[in-house]
Amino acid sequence: VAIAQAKQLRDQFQRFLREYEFGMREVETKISILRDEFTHMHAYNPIEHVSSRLKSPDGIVEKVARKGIDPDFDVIRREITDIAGVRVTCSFVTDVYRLFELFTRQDDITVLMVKDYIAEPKPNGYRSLHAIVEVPVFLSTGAIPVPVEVQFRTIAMDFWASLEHKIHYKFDGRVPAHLVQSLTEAADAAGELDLRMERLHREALEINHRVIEA
Ligand code: 0O2
Repeated sequence: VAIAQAKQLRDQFQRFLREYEFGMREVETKISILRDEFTHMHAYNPIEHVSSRLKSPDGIVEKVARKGIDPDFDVIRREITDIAGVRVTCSFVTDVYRLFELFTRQDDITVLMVKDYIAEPKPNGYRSLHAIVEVPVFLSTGAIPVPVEVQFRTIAMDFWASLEHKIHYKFDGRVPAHLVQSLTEAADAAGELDLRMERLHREALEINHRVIEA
């Protein structure tokens, strides 16, 4: 009986994770369509790269324990909204907001929560625009809404976040104060770089337009 129950639980867990994988794929397709259409319409690709990940079973268990919630599928579904994650890395900050708008205003997307860490960076300097959305997934048994966390950021923000993540991991979360300070300064420098690159880009576009008009 115990083995049959364990197998049933395993099957349930696999089905549970599959729903998130499908949700993630729906979001990836939407982003990919936006990228292709935008490139054709405006002769410009605002997306540098897109990556996706499903939270590992260990990651889910760790978060269940950290949040002190019941290890029940319905509770996890409600409380842990970043099991499926898609990260959209854009060239410039304006592209980040443009993509966010184009994606979140789609009729079948329900926005559950927005966290704008660009307007208000985290104390350590982390910047990104997060949207937790629900996307419908059509299964043989009917449609289900699946939550997906979509992070929009620039290449500079992504560069910083990936280094910070590695350092955080290396020190098991206990990063020495002087490194934390340096990282925060580096995040501000990345923010500055984003502004400069965007100005440069706009200037190049204006010069280009003047040449075409002349
Ligand atoms: P991974 O490896 O990307 O999956 P919580 O999820 O409860 O810890 P909260 O407030 O619900 O926190 O979520 P938040 O802070 O809006 O976003 C969490 C995700 O954003 C993280 O996922 C990271 O991807 C990213 N993130 C947030 N803060 C930082 C930061 O200071 N540094 C870096 N590098 N990334 C950050 P995970 O699950 O922690 O990690």
